[in-house]
Amino acid sequence: RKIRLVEVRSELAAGTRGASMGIDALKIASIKRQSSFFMRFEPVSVKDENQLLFGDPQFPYAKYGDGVYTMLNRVCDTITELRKDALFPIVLAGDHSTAAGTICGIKQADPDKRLGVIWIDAHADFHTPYTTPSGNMHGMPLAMVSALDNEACESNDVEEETEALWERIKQIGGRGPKISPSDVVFIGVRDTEPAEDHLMDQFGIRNFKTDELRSKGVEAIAVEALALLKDCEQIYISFDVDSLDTSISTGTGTPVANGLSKDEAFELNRALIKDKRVCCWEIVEVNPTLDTENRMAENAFDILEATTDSLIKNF
Ligand code: DIR
Ligand code: MN
Ligand code: MN
Ligand code: MN
Repeated sequence: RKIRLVEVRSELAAGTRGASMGIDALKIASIKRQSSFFMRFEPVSVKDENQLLFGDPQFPYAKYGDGVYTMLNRVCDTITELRKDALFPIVLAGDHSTAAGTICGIKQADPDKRLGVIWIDAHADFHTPYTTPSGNMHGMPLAMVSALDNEACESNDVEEETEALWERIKQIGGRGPKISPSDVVFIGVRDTEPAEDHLMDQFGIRNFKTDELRSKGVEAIAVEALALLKDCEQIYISFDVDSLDTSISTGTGTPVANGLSKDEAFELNRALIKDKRVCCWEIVEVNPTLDTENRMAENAFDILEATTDSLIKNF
């Protein structure tokens, strides 16, 4: 297996500005660490649509929705090509919405393989335009790829144009759902809204919180998480840096207390990526404009490098 770095500098779907600079902050961090990481891998860059941020957010319950749709398609196409060439994408992205494009691409390249997801995040990212509290689409990627409507807990008065946009998003990378919500495993999720809690109950989605991780140990949690996905032939891991505790997640848009320590995240990702079914790993939401001394990116870079090393060792 060969690795390709994929750079997605989009921040359209975050509520705070600056996440598109996360990739460059990771590169700056690698220089400080005197690491050859960014010399070792050939990057593929996905063109962004961040110029749209100078204009109107368009839809209140799907902000910059047309731009997000464009980004998802570009990411999907890029990942589809890489996966068809049996390459392992390590995706460095800004806001988390584009992870939906990543998943669509993985699925489009191997439509017959059941795809499981390990989502390491403070948030469940299972909102739709019907339930979103913010309209920020980085809270929606898992609902996009599950082709959810959330009609049961519909609350927002969604405009027709947003409804049509949501329908188009669900078709990216092929018709219908790319994953089943029951094939999602959460780690570190601790800031959800009622609509997301309802979904997690409905689909029996397992969430390993910080306390459980600490009492059972990271290795045990990794084994358990992978075992929950025993029927999946491929696994995608998404690492939102706000899964980390606020003591280190200084440079991310939506920090939440009681998160993972750096060591825990380090060991967790290293352990998970050893599973041969893992076909893609992604890190998102580093925002250096909110940081001092680029601390978030330095911590995130250490995790990125260690995870990649673990992947290579186990190829
Ligand atoms: C919240 C926050 N659930 C929302 N979501 C975040 O606005 O949808 N996701 N920050 O990463
Ligand atoms: Mn997220
Ligand atoms: Mn998050
Ligand atoms: Mn919240």
